Amino acid sequence: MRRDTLTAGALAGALLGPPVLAILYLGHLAAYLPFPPFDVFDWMTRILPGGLVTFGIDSMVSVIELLAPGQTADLAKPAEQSLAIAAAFAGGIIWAIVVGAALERAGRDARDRLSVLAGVVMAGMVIIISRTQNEAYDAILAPALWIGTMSVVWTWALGRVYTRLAPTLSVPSAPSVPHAASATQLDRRRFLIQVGGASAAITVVGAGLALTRRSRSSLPAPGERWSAMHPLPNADDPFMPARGTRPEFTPLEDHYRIDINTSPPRIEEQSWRLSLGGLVQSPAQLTLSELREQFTPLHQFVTLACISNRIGGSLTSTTRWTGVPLRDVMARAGLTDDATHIVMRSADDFHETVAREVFEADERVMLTYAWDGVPLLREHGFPLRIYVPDRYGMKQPKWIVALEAVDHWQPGYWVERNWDRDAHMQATSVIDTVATDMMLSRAGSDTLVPIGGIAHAGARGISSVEVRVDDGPWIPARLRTPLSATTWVIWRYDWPFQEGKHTFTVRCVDGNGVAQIAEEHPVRPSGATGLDSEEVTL
Ligand SMILES: Nc1nc2c(c(=O)[nH]1)N[C@H]1C(S)=C(S)[C@@H](COP(=O)(O)O)O[C@H]1N2
Ligand SMILES: [Mo]
Repeated sequence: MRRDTLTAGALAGALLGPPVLAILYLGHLAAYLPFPPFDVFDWMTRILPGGLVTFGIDSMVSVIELLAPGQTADLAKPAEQSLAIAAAFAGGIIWAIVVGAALERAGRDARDRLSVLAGVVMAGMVIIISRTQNEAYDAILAPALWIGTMSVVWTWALGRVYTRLAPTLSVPSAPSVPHAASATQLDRRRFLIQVGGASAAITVVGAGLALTRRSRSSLPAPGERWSAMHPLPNADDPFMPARGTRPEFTPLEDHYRIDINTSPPRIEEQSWRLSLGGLVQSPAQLTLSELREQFTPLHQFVTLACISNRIGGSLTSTTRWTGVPLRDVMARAGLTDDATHIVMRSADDFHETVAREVFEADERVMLTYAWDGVPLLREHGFPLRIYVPDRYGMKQPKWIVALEAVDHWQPGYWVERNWDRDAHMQATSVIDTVATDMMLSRAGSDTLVPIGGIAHAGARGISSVEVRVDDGPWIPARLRTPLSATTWVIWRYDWPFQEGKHTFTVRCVDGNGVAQIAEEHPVRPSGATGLDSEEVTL
């Protein structure tokens, strides 16, 4: 391929990519139409080898931790979305080069026909991929029309722009006048400025409108939430956390989010059914209101954590979950004698199994439809997710659409990708703050600096937390009454202040008397272990 045809193709792709992406993104946020860059990205993450995907996620978390320490929970999704958009932009440039090369072969006359054909081919591929990522979404026609129109218009424009930029095509029969070359060059420059200007204008307007859409929150007003109308169960504990300790109850909008979707599945309550099948006596399709009304609800305070959460990381949160025990729902369907496991299937093709002995022995294993008294947010699994005590999030599907009883264990989505098959939560303790702004002077002599944070060990509870200053002895911290037996515990230690540079380290013991593992292990495959420490100069 000649260098100038390559340049012309790349230039056309780079010019036309941003406005197309901006319009598609606007359609996504304003009209819930699919956004192909996210769908293609998600499709790739599902078909690429698990090791590679895990490496990619890990690298992304490392970069975020490097650039903005402690912000992983907030930045992981935006970073992933930016990556998907950057990949689409790069893909668009490659596509433009391919289209350009095809135009070179076909010649100027076939230009429109060929580029429209290329647009149709591209639309077909993208529609199929997008559909695999949006199966739970009923509408087919509107998304297909949208993607189809956008690809054809885009590729047709690519053809037009390319033929103006490529010297071979723009000057069909080069006149042998000495100044002609520079005249076409001038013409090309003017054209570039025009297209560039139009492209920039559309991009800015489209992206601007999209971003105003995005910030218009669909969150339930704080007043509608359970926590706004009720005191927390431990409200009468006089224990005051050290200033700077994270909130004991995570506001809905701050709950960490991790899943395999660049944009969460959109499920309509009216068409959603929970399908109960497999080894059951009476298969059924339950609606959300049947689940809400025909079973006795259970409320639990839960601390959820991602197995990819690093020591001291932010991928863990606590809220109040409401749902129905899985065993009650399975009793309705009637498990046959040979049923040993339930496979939980999600709208995003995520899946996991839960053993019959686990949920029959423990009513806390719960199909969850509300958080903090309001329906699950779309990002967090609307309309239905599971809670399985003591397990990391990877064992707990969101957006559940089907429960299938089977007679054998099956690996879940992340287990297939070599993560721990049981994913029991590791005991962990974190220093959130060394509260130098809350120094207390004791009647006697020294000043105390409150140090505080959280400790969590799944459903095993926490029996003690200890803090060490530099190489000193381990000193017990005070514990606040937790919200429930499965939530994190807030701890605090009032340290007698000493000037200088100090390292504070924390460790805990779980409710069974088992000490937190001090040896450092990375998050993969069984969750991070090691002790959190903070170095502070006072
Ligand atoms: N359907 C589905 N469920 C899922 C996931 C997913 O990708 N798809 N991710 C799991 C993981 S790895 C975690 S840590 C939790 C996170 O739940 P949250 O986003 O509500 O905090 O969801 C789990 N459930
Ligand atoms: Mo996770």
